[in-house]
Amino acid sequence: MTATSVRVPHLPTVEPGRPLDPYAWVEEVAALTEPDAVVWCDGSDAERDALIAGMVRTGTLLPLDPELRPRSYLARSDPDDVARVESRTFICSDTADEAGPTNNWREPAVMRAELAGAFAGAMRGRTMYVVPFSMGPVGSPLAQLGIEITDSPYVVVSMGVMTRVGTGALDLIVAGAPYVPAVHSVGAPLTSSDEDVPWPCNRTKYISHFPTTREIWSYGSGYGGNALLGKKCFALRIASVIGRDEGWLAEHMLLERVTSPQGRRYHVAAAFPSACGKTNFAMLAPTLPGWSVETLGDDIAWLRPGDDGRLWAINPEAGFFGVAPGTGVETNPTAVAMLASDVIFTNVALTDDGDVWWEGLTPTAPEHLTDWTGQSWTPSSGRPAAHPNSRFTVAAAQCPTIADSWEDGAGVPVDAIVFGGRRATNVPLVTRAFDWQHGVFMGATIASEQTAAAEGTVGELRRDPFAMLPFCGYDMADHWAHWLRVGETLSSAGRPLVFGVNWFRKSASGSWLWPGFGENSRVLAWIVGQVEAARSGSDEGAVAGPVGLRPAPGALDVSGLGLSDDDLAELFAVDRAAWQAEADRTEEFFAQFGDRLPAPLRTQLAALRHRLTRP
Ligand code: GTP
Ligand code: SPV
Ligand code: MN
Repeated sequence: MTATSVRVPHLPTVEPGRPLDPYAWVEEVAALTEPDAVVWCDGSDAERDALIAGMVRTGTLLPLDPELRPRSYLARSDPDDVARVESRTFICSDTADEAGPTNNWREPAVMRAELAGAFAGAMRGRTMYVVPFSMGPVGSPLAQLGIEITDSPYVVVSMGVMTRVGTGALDLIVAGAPYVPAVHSVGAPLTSSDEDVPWPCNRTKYISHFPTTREIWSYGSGYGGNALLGKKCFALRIASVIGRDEGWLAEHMLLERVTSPQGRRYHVAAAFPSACGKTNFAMLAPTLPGWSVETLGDDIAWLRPGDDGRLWAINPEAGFFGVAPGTGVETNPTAVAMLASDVIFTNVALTDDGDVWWEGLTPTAPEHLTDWTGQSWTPSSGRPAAHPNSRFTVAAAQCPTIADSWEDGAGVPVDAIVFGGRRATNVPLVTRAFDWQHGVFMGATIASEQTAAAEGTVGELRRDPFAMLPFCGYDMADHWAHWLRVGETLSSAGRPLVFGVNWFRKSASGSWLWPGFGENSRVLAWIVGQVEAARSGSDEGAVAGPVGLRPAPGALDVSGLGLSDDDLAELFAVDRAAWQAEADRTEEFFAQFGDRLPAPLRTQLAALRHRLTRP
């Protein structure tokens, strides 16, 4: 063979802003990845059923007992493919500056060459599925289109639950609407002599994003946000860039409707880091009489300023990919009811009668289980039966508290934005920001104890601004500047109030100070009370403290909780020395952004320090 005849693999060329012919693009990806067959998916029930039947045959899915859990399945992943891999998540913007100091930047040309090598022949022996989808109701002015190419039937079926897959989206794409091209391979080609495994994947992983051409290339993992490319890759990393350019926001937020006993409706969007309570807060069963909460979304919200000066939000997803452990009848009865049938579970434990179990589903574990790795398990085994990041995949329509208007393409007007994290110390149960700029400062300074949702050491405190650290597709400081700008486009009456919450504060003896879950309705009631007060131009029900406004004595309903006065004081305590140290850490954290840090945030930090010195 002469040197000139060696074909150097390359990724298809995509030009920013130029329509990308879907048929030509799919052909190019097939030429690169060399699958045995190419299948265009229509999102039909028949297609899903056939894919599921195939996965049952190959052992990827284990059917659960149809009496106990109809039309539901268990998938066990490779034990090395159980969570998002942030160290292998890349933002390949044109310059390193555009990606910012908190992202892994790779030069686009270099990454394209590396990916071309990985993807060359990656689908040999497998079927390549072409999955056209819409994030948001098909045709909604707030929706965005995509095509995911994947060699994983598990991904196809999961995308069918999590997004709107099918001909509706494809028709718009073929008619010339812009779409995000997204390619996924498990990175495990088969030769004719290979036996496939239930969960193919590759030790080498790439979760790569090209913001300028809006492309996603994901290789080597079949799990969650690594592989269901409509979710974190598109709806957050790429969409945050589209939103920056078009004047809207793509955020890691749940979305819910709260109705007061007086029948008044409010909409709340809340950003908490991964595995810090979004699904639970979105499906909250209020313990306060007369209140109700309806679910609109549990993980991602797209928010856009409307002509009326308000901020309008949709949930771009169509399903929930929720954390199983800790989801129980006591803590989240809504989610438990939602999981009665038609669910794909991943990495939970299997009961001897063919149902599922995980830590926290019931107060005591069954006598015997098969754990998430397929090993025999008893309560004395000394290890969790379900993986801490085990998950359920279920259609949003199955949620008993789903709002009837959840598919309304116009979205809902947001009254309050809530930021939270998992903090054993320092951070009060609830705080209201003094104004929008202070609210942006609150979002920018979220810190939270690391969870199992990503690789890393669980429990370590890390900064997670806007709960977007792993999900912002451009410089984080530019993201804050964008938030400040969006605030300015809203009217003073339409601008949501901003709050900070912390359900996770602990006593000296290490127990939760706040009961959480349904009792969080008490905090919601105070929040919407503040929305009402602000509308009539007052701060009634709140008193100013060094870190923000807190509930005035008696304004937060804690009746019947049996909280001691000491515990209540501890829930709201602001230790000035600890907060000065927190401010020092914020200053260090801000420093890495250099002069991209918006001046108002520097001012907010100085103002916080000043308030902390006052009696
Ligand atoms: P992602 O899907 O990773 O984005 O997570 P999420 O933010 O939706 O978190 P989720 O609601 O699934 O909660 C994660 C864990 O936190 C579960 O084990 C819950 O039981 C626990 N949790 C949620 N809300 C509360 C609360 O109010 N108090 C306490 N103590 N734990 C909570
Ligand atoms: C998260 O980690 O925030 C999740 C799960 O919601 S994943 O889809 O894997 O990102
Ligand atoms: Mn999430």
